[in-house]
Amino acid sequence: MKQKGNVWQGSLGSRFARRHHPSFDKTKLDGWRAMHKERDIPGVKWDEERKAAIRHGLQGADSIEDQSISTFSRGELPHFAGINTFLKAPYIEDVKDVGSYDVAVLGVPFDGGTTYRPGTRFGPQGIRRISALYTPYNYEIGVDLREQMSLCDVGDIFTIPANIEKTFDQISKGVGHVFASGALPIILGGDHSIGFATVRGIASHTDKKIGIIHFDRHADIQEKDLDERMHTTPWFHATNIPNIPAENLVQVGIGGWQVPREAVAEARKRNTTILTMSDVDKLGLEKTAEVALEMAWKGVDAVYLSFDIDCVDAGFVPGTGWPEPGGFLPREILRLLQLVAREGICGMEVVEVSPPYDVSDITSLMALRAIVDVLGTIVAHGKLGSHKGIIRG
Ligand SMILES: [Mn+2]
Repeated sequence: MKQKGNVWQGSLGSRFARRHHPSFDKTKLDGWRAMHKERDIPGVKWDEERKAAIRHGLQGADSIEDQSISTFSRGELPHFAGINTFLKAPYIEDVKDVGSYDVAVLGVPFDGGTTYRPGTRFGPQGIRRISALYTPYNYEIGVDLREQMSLCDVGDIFTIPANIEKTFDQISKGVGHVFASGALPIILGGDHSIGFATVRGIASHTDKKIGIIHFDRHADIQEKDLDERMHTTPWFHATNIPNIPAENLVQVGIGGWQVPREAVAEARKRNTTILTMSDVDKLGLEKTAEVALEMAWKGVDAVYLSFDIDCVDAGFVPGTGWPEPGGFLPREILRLLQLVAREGICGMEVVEVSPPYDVSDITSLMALRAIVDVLGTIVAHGKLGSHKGIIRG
């Protein structure tokens, strides 16, 4: 490009006239606000972690100038080192201790409900592995998860590969245990069949009603598939639970060529709310979130978030069981997740991540991002622990 006055002449002949904005107020930028908000976040836990690293991992070698660096990696750094729990959170060996944390991540490595591409039994491993990439701080949301909440990784449910009903019982017992402890359960799937068992686990420890916000390309509400309960069937069985009303099931992003007619008939019969991608386009993200929240929260006391990674356009999430083009762009879904998480949740699952089909961990990264964005939003909006009021005493 070459400049003529203040008009830039591009190589293809395009003209870009740069206008001046002398009165532009940069203090109105989100970037400016975020830059200054960081000042208010404490660094106490970070200091504690570095001191513990020296205590447990030995002071670094004599040539290391930074006195906070240990010989053995303990804690967040370096990101490529260490035993890989979710976000390097403490691994809780005795699950009876889980209630001393605000949030507990647990894996459900199960793909026995898969009807096409398998591999989601490796989903928890994939998400944990790429989670090593992240710091606990988000600039735009303005939160540091390490400072502003306590997080643990309680490991995986002992699933039974050849038996979906026994696996469901294990999941419900495990998720119920975490929920009843007071820790917010964040579930790493697994295929979507687990959605019935996760919701049942929570529902069995509350007398209150729960709505569900469900992001997916698929409706997942038929009774059976291939003669069994599969990853296409969780909401049929979940909404049979008395305190899980089907009218409070809001399904966002549904569409394409993989929505079985049986599921559509069931959604119609049970009066769920379905917002397609074209509904989202017409309403816009803000209004879509408002509508979803209104329908999900109507007459209930808590909302569960079920996030199927395949709601994102297939081009961004190759590592999934039933990829479908035409879904959300990453930026759209992250915005939507943040908008709906502002009112708090009683649990979240991220399902259908299949690392064997993934490329460069991109699908696992998207799943991770969905989780940390939701957690960051919950913290930023003062909703951490908001689910505790519905736990049966
Ligand atoms: Mn799906």
